[in-house]
Amino acid sequence: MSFPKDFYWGGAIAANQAEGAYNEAGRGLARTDITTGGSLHARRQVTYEFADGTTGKGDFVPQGAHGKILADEYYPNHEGIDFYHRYKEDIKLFAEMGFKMFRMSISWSRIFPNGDEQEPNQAGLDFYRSVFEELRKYDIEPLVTISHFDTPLYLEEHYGGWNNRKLIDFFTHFTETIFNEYKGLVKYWLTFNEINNTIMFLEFVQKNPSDQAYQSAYQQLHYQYVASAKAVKQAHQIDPNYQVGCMICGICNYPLTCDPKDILANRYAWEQNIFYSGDVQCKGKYPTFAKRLWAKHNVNLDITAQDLEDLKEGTVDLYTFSYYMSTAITTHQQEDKVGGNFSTGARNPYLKYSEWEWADDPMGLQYYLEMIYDRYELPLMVVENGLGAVDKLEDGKVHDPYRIEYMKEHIKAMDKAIENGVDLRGYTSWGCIDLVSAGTGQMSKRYGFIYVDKNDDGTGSLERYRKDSFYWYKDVIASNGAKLD
Ligand code: P53
Repeated sequence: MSFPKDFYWGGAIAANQAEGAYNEAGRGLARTDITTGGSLHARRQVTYEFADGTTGKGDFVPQGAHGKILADEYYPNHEGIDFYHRYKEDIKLFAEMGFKMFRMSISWSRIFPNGDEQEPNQAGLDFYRSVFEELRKYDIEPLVTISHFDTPLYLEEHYGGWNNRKLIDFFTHFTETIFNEYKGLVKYWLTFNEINNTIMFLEFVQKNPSDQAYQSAYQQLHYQYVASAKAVKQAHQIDPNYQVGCMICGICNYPLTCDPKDILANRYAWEQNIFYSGDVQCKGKYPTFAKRLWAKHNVNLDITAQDLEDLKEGTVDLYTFSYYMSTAITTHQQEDKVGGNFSTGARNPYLKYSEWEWADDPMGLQYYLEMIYDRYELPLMVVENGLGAVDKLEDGKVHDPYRIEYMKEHIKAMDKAIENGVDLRGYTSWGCIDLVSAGTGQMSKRYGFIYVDKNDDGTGSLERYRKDSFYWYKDVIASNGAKLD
């Protein structure tokens, strides 16, 4: 196999999906804390209250209401998998598998409960310090996502979230705080998880979005790009050893037919969904096709000369991405659509689909790696990949050959890409320990090598169990990717 000697094998989680302890040690709320559980076809809902005390739930918090935790609702992220209290036990299990890297995120509202404070919450800082120290004990390199789907709710409700330019300053105050605090403990940082989702999933989240919705999506992205660039610059000033990456949701797009209309639509999908965010963060400027994307929806952005300067000065050191599936693009009337949670497009007849309708396509990973490396010539890391599947715990064991099969093929795809010249540095598979699904809020959509005894309704002992894939991955790491069978 072609994996370099110091390849970072590991796994990944996010604070909001794993930690739980949502209201402990001074933590403020995030949107995930007012979000209920869902399923493949039932969307997660947010709960809210109007000034007159009427409560409700829906896809969005309506105008005039604010997010509210309701007594008769269940919120899966409140407890997560209790990583907050069990991280020592969990990290020990990661070490047993031989992890070289562990990707996690910092909950912004643990450090700044509302997001606009000057002084950080010491208890929050202490928690992550203990986690990093625990990882270092086992020589596991932390890879830290700074913002993973958990902007403080207060910032969303009082400032309009990322629609407001002020968020840039709140974010850079947050990053400055953690870059100083964890100097020497952390080396690798990622600014925004799947930053491109805001535009890529706009049409999934809102049916037929208005021009106003596009305007807001592109404006939010712009402020995030600037915030990210400023953070990169700041990181390098604070510690020249810091390496900062972008994080893109890497869905590989294919044209469904060879109709030139489909070929063009496919290229435009790559541009809007994947390249737009990558280009700004890696090249430090908007791509030439940005004008076309904006014009299509009459978008007029607030972009200052200083912003453009910041973007130029804050290009990332590495390109990281998640990879789960590919999608097929067509302009033709399409009966056979994929109807999963956050999986869209036409059904690709050459691929198998998961229980959640995500296309299993290892070659798409090779395609993505080779294409992106050629475009940016930056070191790459696959920081999420895996199969969400229903597992059965029997006599303390979980037999998950489907997961092993999925990952084996994706590892082979990475191997091929490296052989073909791609500078790939690491692989942190998603949900290395079962956790709450971001898309559906389910526990039953499991990704882990470690089974967590918890059910969709919140019942369960929270006990951890090693799945068959646990022992398999241990061998993969020990053999540096050579022993896959
Ligand atoms: P879940 C949609 C499509 C691809 C990746 O997703 C996505 C999403 C959002 O649901 O998110 C990433 O849990 C994300 C993780 C998330 C993981 O993929 O819906 O970075 O937080 O858990 C898997 O199965």
